[in-house]
Amino acid sequence: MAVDLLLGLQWGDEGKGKIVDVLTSNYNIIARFQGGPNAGHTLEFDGIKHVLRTIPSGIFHANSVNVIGNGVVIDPVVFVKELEGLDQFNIDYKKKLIISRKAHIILPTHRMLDAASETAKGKAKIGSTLKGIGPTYMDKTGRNGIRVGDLELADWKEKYRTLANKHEAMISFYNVQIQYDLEELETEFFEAVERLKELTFIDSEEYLYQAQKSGKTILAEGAQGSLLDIDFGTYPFVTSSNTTAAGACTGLGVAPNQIGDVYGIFKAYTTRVGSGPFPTELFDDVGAAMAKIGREFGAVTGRARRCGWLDLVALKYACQVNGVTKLMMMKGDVLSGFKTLKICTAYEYKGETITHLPYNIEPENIKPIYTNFEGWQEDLTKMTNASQFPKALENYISFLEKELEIPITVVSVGPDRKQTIFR
Ligand code: 2SA
Ligand code: MG
Repeated sequence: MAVDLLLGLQWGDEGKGKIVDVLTSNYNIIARFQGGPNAGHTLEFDGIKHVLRTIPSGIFHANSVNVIGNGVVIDPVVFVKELEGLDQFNIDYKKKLIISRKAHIILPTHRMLDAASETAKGKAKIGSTLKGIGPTYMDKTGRNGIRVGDLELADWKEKYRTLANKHEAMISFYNVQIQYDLEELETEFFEAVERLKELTFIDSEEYLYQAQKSGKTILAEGAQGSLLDIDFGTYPFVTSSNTTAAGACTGLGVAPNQIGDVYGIFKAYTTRVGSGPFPTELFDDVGAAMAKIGREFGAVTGRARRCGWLDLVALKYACQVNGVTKLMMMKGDVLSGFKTLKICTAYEYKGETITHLPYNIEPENIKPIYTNFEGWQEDLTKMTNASQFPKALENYISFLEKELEIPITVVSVGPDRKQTIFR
């Protein structure tokens, strides 16, 4: 069986958590392949709202196994808190949640390094979630990291000490004021590691290979979004992993020719949290209305998300890089009541009209060119079938399908599991 992928096509927060949760009944295994506790995947069902960070979004389904792949970075402290949050749901996470030995561990000093780096950058800061993501991936690629499998070795604490000491020296090198009590943080960290060790550690690439061979269905769940990809995103305002389709291969050990459907999720408009260029960003009442109606606040940090019109140029790029086969449009309900909607269909770039994403999309180089669409006034949130969709919404969807040459197979009309319409 092929491995299907589910990815965000914008700057994150497209609604991946909700869709994985909806799709889980079709899959035996849900696997995360990159990122870490910087992710905030929000799920809503039975009147409960739950935010997941490192744990895959299939955890609430009785029959799914959830894998944290080698490409993920895990903070034991955050992870244990996440487990505690699950206690109320009576989930047998020892059985339902397995972790790759090759996944890397976020140390308390990685978080402090993140803070020091961002503080030193001042106004040029990335807008990191400060979860230690960047420094942990730096240690991974620098070949200094501590992996989950190391925690099973007798001497891992010596390796830890050497690395933490180095981090402390690096933090002082930044020459900024970062308040922390390392002893306290370490006590909490070592306790959390012991809890983490109660879970099942595996060689996940082998597990997934055998699962595939025996006919099990697997869905790889992306975190953040394609425009935050370390290679293809708006560098340096990106996260430190490959959020695009290829990241699922390296982050799980799945061969490229084993990838099946690539589900691409996008919002009917655009949001971004953190710094960096955003060509269609709105600074007016319209943007403020999107933020308010769409409840656009970071699921992890609570930060207000910047809002703007749908950027088709960037969306096309993301579809291309990922090889998207099916699209899912989220939050169309939020746009109900807007008289006119705009879609950015080209950029004015250094005096020319272009329809691809150039190297530099800083605001001084780029001006979005818009096509106007009639808005829909109807409330979509109670709709259960695509035949109920207003004409204006159908037009908006058909235009995107035609431009992107990919079908939009799901339209979400609200945060609840049930508010999902298949076309
Ligand atoms: P980091 O934390 O170092 O990886 O941040 C680098 C950039 O990546 C962005 N980023 C995100 N953007 C959207 N959503 C994310 N997850 C949370 C959520 C964010 C939150 O789901 O709401 O709660 O604020 C996420 N994680 C990282 C980040 O803003 C930086 O621009
Ligand atoms: Mg999110």
